[in-house]
Amino acid sequence: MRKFIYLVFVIILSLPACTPTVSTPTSNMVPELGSTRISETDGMVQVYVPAGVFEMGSEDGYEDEKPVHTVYLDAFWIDQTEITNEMFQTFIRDTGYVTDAESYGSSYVYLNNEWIEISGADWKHPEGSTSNLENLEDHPVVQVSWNDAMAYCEWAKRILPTEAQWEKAAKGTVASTYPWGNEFNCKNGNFDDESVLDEYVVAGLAGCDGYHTTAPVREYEGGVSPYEVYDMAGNVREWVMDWYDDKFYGEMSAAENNPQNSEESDYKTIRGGSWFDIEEGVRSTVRSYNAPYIADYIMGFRCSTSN
Ligand SMILES: [Ca+2]
Ligand SMILES: [Ca+2]
Ligand SMILES: [Ca+2]
Repeated sequence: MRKFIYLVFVIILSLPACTPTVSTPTSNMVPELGSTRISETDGMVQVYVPAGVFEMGSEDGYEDEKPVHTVYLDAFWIDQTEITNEMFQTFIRDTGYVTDAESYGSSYVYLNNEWIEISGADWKHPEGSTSNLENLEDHPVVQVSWNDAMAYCEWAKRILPTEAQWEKAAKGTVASTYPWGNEFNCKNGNFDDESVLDEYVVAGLAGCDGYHTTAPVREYEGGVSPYEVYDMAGNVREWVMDWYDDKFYGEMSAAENNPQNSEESDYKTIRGGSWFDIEEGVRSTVRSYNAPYIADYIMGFRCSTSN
């Protein structure tokens, strides 16, 4: 699998504004499985994940996915899609926030079979200063660090999901390898189905999912999770709240409630695989990591809320 750590930097440019969607309050209703609501801040649809237990981890994956352990989580809401360029644009317009990559003046792009630090790469220029976001409004924002993701979620009155919340939202209560089941299907998400960046292509046809890099966040209905969350496999990898610890699962008690690794390390956890990843890298239990100030072309995020 392609786990790696790399470094970063950045710049700026400009996009059209978006109009926040009106809220659909559920305050008079008791939320249940299938409930949704819309954020007043960024128009994001959130789906409800009821309280209860699920089986976290995998015995068939990498060492850091073991052991499988039963985890109880309080109810929470999670964004139905990855945060889009249009949403991130609204955040920047509202706050004047400067991303880590913009501060550094460069960021990481995959070219010629390796990650290269490109001057001028940032969220507005995902492939470097000559690229832009034209026709990418509904694609996930990339070139955002964990710090940037946190700033966005706080602005949106939400927070990053914990690693456990993310995995439950991807798997449901019946564990399966992928959000839709145990069999890989190249049409259920945006994976490495290209031979432009490197020669490997996921099982199926080259060009199967239709996108070499990012795809619109509602493109793959067949790939939604049991809670109808999109792109929990593929499109972009997603920052979550927890510090990364490869031993964390083994150190947790068998029936941990609302686990979250708050013990600081060098890396924040990333979940879900991306357009750059192959079959084994987009499994629901795969864990990867990066330093919280790093950004690149394959990492984005979504937010959650506890009530
Ligand atoms: Ca490839
Ligand atoms: Ca693809
Ligand atoms: Ca994703």
